[in-house]
Amino acid sequence: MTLKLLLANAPNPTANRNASNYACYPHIGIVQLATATRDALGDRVEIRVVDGGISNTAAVQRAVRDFAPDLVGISALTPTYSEALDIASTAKACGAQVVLGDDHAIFFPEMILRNRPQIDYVIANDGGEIPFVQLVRALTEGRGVAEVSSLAYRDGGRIRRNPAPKYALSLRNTIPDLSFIDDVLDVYADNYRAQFGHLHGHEVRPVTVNNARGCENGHKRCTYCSIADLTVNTGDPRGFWKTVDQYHREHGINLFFEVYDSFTASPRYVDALIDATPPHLKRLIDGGELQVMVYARALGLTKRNNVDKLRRLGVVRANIGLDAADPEMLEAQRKNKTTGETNLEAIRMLNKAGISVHASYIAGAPGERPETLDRTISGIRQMLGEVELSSVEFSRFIPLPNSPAWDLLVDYERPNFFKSSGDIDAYLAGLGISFTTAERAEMQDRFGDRDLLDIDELGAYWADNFTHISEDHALQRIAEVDEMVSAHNVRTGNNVG
Ligand code: B12
Ligand code: SF4
Repeated sequence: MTLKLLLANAPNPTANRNASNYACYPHIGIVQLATATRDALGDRVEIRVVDGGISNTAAVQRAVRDFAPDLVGISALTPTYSEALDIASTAKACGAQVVLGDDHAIFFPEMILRNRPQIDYVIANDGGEIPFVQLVRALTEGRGVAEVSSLAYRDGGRIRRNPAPKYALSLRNTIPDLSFIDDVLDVYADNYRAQFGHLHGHEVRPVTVNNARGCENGHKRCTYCSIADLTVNTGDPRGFWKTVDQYHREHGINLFFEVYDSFTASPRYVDALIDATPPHLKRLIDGGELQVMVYARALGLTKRNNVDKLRRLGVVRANIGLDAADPEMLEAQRKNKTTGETNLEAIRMLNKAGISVHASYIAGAPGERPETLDRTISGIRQMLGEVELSSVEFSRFIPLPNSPAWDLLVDYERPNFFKSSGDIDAYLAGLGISFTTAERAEMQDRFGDRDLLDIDELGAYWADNFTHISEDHALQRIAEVDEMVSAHNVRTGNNVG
């Protein structure tokens, strides 16, 4: 029997679509899952890949009805989970089984299965390809799922969860086959060019690639960082170049967004990438025909000659979370020794190397006051006057699961990133914030033990209770900054992640 499989990326609810970079690159995770499944099971599976990011939930639901799949795999983040549930309901109504993956699914596997009858399975591992292939194989062979890695599933009246080992990218990291999404590569390219085409001297065709994960600040992590796993996990450097070569030759891709959480996390990997650069690709990089874009930490960029190394690797754009220009807020964001001066120095160095910078800032870190926000806005003004930025994204703070902020809000009794409740109390007291037992109970009631979270409600509650500014004040200041940034001919955008 051939199993019909549809893999979908759930989109943002429409109101949140103003994030810059949104819909400019394919969701490469589901393309990787499709490729690994086809490689393992050949013609025993027929596969479709649909990215709601470039359409909407209704379009994904239509694709589900048209294809009538046996299994639907959906990628869900906290802000996109409501849409993932709607897609899952449609899939269920069409008789398909449904499996959920990606960050939000990783954080709440049991709760999702308890609350959502339209979901049959959750894969709770940020290395999804091995577990996913095991699941599809078990379903095609009509076997049970008790051996499927990282799987949460119902078994009679109980919910079971299989062990979730960490998978090293150096042992296996399938190159996602872009032919699964050949028909829409132009859509991403058009979206990218509309926002950022002016930064490149030629027609750009962008794609995301991922050969390394993790961050050097992972042991501490920034207050808002909700990434599932931040331990450094690097792939074979030759795999990176093989992907670049293949995508360039077969699909004309010339801009590679390596979504490594922080490119400066492993100096050894950066050096190995430089050493492994094939001469014919080096020539294309030097001629400006192949370009790379990365995330990096400002502090990391100021060290080890990293900016020069990025340049040699073809990096032309860097995304940096500058977060604030006020020392108290940088501390509150747990930026780990990063100061306003470090941020400015990193950008100067990037400018000098001809690398353009996408800078993101956040209004409403724990303890934010009108004065601290003023200082951050002055810092942005100074940046705009002194250095070149390709885009500035100023967003309100949203506490997301699996972040230190989530400890402050929900996981107070059993924190993951603070040592104890006492540690949280001391941290908040230092910011002039305290809660009564009744207030803590109300917070639990509102946000604890919930798989479906309202992002706007989270944002408003956070501003009212964990900062000394109102949400309206934050939004008004963000709008002012957007105007100031646009007046400098620099792109803006407001993210929630
Ligand atoms: C690149 C990136 C983007 C890019 C590209 C997005 C895209 N469509 O590809 C941009 C900048 C546009 C973006 C946008 C958004 N992002 Co983003 N993004 C990332 C980043 C840095 C890397 C993701 C990536 O491509 N990884 C590489 C691929 C290969 O891995 P992967 O996607 O994780 O997939 C693997 C597994 O997760 C799993 N898996 C994934 N999907 C599925 C599905 C099934 C069925 C199964 C079984 C397994 C599975 O298997 C895959 C292979 O191993 C992550 C941080 C991180 N390290 O995860 C944040 C991150 C995922 N983003 C985040 C957020 C919030 C968003 C937005 C909602 C922000 C916004 N308000 O607009 C949007 C939503 C976009 C969307 N749904 O398409 C959060 C999610 C947090 C959470 N609690 O859910 C993260 C973790 C960053 C953070 N803030 O901490 N993002
Ligand atoms: S937000 Fe970025 S710099 Fe901070 S811990 Fe997460 S990946 Fe690292």
